Amino acid sequence: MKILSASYVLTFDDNFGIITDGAIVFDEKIVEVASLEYIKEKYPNIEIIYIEGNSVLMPGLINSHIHLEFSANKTSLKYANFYSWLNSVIKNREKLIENAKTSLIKQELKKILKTGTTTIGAISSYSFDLEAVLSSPINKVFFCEAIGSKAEMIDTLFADFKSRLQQAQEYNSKNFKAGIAIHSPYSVHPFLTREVLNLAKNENLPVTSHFMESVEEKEWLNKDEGSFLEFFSNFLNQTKATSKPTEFLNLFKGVKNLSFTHCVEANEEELEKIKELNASINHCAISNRFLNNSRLNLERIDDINFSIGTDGLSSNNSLSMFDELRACLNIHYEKNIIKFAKTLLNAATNGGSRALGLNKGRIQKDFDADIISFCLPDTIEDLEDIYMQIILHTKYVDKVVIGGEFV
Ligand code: MCF
Ligand code: FE
Repeated sequence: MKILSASYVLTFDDNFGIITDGAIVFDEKIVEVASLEYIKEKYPNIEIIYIEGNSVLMPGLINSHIHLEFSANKTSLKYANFYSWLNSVIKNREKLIENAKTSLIKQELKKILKTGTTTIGAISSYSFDLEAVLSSPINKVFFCEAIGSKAEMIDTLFADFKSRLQQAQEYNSKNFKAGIAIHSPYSVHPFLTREVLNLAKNENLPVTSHFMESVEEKEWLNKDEGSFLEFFSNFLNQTKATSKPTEFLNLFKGVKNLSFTHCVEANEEELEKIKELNASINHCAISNRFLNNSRLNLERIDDINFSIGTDGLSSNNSLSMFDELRACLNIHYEKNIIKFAKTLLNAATNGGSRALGLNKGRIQKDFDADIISFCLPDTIEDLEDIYMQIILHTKYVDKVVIGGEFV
């Protein structure tokens, strides 16, 4: 067992307990959290690692939605409008994927750890990121992506998907869990979605899908109109969407650990359905701003669990969760920013854990020991302010513990 002690221990338990001069006892799991004084007396034979100076211990951050295979993008893709972005992806995809070498993805994963993320939900289109992801100590749900809307291609696509999933499943371990990503309602044929989701239901795999990211998507799915019509008729000889949004959502009935990414254009009925499915929403604020100039209305989802994702470098300039959280503070005009900062950090810990179906995101007995530590530049007068001050001032963390080990 190990013990870490800091000026502030943020538990993210049901009461958002904060222990000043606190300590965490842990092995693979959290064993006990209490005041340093109490822990010292109870565990006299275990060395305590003290972190000096306005130090904070809290659960590692969970980036619930990321595309590592797009990590080579810096300036190639077109922002501001989803249709332009999509066309620029089609044009540059091959070059970008080719340039996202294992070594580059490994580098990005190091930065991700250094910026306080201990768990990722990684969407993998081709499994080209598998080697890099496996070599990192970070926890990962590795979502193998199904994509393809042409009926005549379903058998081939399903066979390819199954082989990628099987390969990923061979690596299931304490820090690796294979899951399933349906790309979106517009890009995956419902028959393919159904087959793939049958696997998820039978094997109890976590599932995620992009949903209602853009007005273009919404127009196409509901009315077979808009710029997607041009796109689909040019590239795929298709003039009608293959499923309506609610039909698409209905396919997910029976999936246990389910999340939908974006949902900025989802209407009341669709949000109600998402709630009924007991699904979470992965919120990627920077990506929404860059690609669509849109913002998820958080008031409309206050009874749905939400988590925070950076999306990939295909729609963000950073994979740091602290950068994303700072952007969230600026993008959302919540009245009480101090309270909102707490909500955001909760989404980045508890919210992500629930979205991915994990036992993480809290410094609480029996939860996985994924812990980060860092120092604030000065003391905190009012403890309620700590969440906002953390978001504002933290760029890198000092210590990272994953599954009880320092990494
Ligand atoms: O989340 C963003 C924007 N929405 C959709 N897809 C992606 C995003 N970043 C990368 N992608 C990938 C997706 O996984 O783009 C590929 C898919 O494989 C091409 S289809 C837009
Ligand atoms: Fe995405």
